Amino acid sequence: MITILAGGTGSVKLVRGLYNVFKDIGVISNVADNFWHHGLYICPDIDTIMYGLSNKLDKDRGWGIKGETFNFLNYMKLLGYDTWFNLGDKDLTTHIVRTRLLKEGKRLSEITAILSKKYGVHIPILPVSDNHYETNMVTNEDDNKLVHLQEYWIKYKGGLSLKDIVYKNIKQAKISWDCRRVLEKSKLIVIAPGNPISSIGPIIAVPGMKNLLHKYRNKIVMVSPIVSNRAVSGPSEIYMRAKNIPPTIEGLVSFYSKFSNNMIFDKVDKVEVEDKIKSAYPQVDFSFVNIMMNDSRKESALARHIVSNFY
Ligand code: FO1
Repeated sequence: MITILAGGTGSVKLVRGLYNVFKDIGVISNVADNFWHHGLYICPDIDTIMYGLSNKLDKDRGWGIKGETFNFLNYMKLLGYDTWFNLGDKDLTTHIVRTRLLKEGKRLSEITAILSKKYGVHIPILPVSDNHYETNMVTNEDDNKLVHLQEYWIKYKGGLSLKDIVYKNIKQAKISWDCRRVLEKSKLIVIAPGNPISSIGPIIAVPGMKNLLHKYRNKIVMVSPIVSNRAVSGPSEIYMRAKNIPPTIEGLVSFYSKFSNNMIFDKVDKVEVEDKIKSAYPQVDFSFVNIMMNDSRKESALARHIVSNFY
């Protein structure tokens, strides 16, 4: 079995590729971008994987359901409610069912399994924790006002000046037993090319996870979200800087070096890694392929490289 640590729109491409070429996979999903909105519990990273594997994802946006309509949102606007988070009519069904099941007392893991089955996804999508904790941006506004990640990026369009990023309530979070079990039994663990601070970071930061990943570091392979010292997509560079991690290949290698003894970078970065970085990390095996997944053929090609070299 291959387990993928995933979160955000960058990760789903590799999850899809690995599912196409290998099938026996499991996904451990970030949950720190979850939030309550209009009385509904929204789990964007879980849903992106679920929609991605059931061929429902809007691939152009990277989130939500393809062919979506926004009647609900238009009526919320009419009644004067917040519409900065684009909840589509079809997508809304997932949030309503999830919230209903939560209120009936089910855990997020159970609910995700129920929803996955209904959407025809037959691999485990495991929330890293059943506890709610969330990525919050510490801003320079109003005495270090905390703003949820979704609000920061979507409502304020990343326009508030950023001081730090914290995972609020993470100390109370516990790694789910299903996650522990799949991490132990997997022959290979892949860290997807997601944002190191807002997608993968919150998975690694759950108490106990660092020790587990360190223990499994020989069977962990990290796929870089950075090519030519630029983030492939999204706000990784801004968030890494806010955490005082240089948004470079070197910064990334240093960030993951305790947890991953195998790292995949793009071919264009071979010279830089071999000349400037490799000698400081003798325990890490670096490999170089095309990691830009701009279509499904490239998703499968990267997945095939991973399976044939590391499994
Ligand atoms: N991202 C946006 O940039 N704007 C949106 O309005 C938006 C709505 C949305 C609705 C459902 C969903 O599952 C995801 C949505 N996303 C939206 C993406 C989401 O904010 C991010 O992909 C993740 O939270 C990053 O981890």
